[in-house]
Amino acid sequence: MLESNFVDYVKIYARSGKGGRGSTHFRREKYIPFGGPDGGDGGNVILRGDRNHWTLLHLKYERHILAGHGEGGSGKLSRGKDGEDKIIPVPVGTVVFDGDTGAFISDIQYDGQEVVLLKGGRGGKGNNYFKSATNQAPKYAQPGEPYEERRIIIQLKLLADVGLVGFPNAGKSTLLATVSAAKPKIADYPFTTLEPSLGIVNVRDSHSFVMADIPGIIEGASEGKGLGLRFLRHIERNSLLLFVIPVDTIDISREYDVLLNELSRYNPELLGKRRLLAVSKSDLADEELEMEMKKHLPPDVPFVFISAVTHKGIIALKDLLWKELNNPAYHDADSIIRKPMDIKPEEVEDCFEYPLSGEDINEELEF
Ligand SMILES: Nc1nc2c(ncn2[C@@H]2O[C@H](COP(=O)(O)OP(=O)(O)OP(=O)(O)O)[C@@H](O)[C@H]2O)c(=O)[nH]1
Ligand SMILES: [Mg+2]
Repeated sequence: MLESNFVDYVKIYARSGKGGRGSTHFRREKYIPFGGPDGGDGGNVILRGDRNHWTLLHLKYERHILAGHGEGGSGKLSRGKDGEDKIIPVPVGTVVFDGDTGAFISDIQYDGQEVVLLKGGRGGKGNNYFKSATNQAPKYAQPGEPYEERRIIIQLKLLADVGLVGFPNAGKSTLLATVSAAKPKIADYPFTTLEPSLGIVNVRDSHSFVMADIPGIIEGASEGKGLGLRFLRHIERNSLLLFVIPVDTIDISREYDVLLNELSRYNPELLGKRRLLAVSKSDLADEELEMEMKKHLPPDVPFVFISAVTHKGIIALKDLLWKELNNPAYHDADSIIRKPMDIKPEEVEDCFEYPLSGEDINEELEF
């Protein structure tokens, strides 16, 4: 995936700005104390949903995100300048986790949504603030509040309604290309699709939904075989999973079980989603064979025989998907999306290269 532009996972060190120190100042004229004013506030680090971004590519090489520090107050009641906020634009569908503990932090679900990830320190009060009837010239001022720092992991979990699940070569991308304007790569060998893609599916010119095509899954994917299971994060939000299994598969029920098993190893909660089955490439079977096969399909899952070549079953499939999407009895995806990440300690060390603290970075970057 090194060459790919589809970046759905980045790790970053983020730090807000510290508050500027309040100052202690006196006017030089006799008996006229003139209080020094407040320090400026430190900048916040803010995540903002941005529909112009589709992936996290723009953050791939940004390892440190630092907001500005507040400036100290100075004489003549001049308040220090606030530190600049640092805004991180992210695609809609971005989920943020704590890089050390894996705890869920936030989920960006719409364009323009803002989440303050780290708050800047408040500027300290200058001595003017502490002036009282009995003390007209206090000699003390507050320091600014410190910055906050955090390692974070930013993940993209695509927003789609229907996710395609199947072995490599099953015809998933062909189906997406048939029902939408998307142009995923299609070829007669396994693992043609190396990154997820989305398409908008129109239903009878009046409705539409979003379908996600992800790379194929094989038996043992949960142990890292093939492309592994990491792309399953892109079907976590889907309310419906469409399993795609070709008609010329020797044992469709077994293949279905293998897929279910891999999904459940990734996250058993995925099995709470509604499932449908598309038996693909049905142009390769005649009516008689199809009748026979129907007896051996997995029980309890609605199915449609489809063909991208003859377009058989395509309208029926779209209608069925639309109907099922509008079935209110859906599993709530939030608990899957917001599940804490499993963080392996070596992974954290790896990605941040060296233990960081805000002060080190200040020096390093000549702040
Ligand atoms: N006869 C026939 N062939 C099909 C049909 N749909 C797909 N194919 C062929 O099956 C092969 C695999 O199709 P893809 O759409 O690339 O399969 P995929 O599931 O996306 O595969 P991966 O990306 O590798 O996981 C291609 O050669 C397609 O032309 C169909 O309805 N009928
Ligand atoms: Mg494909």
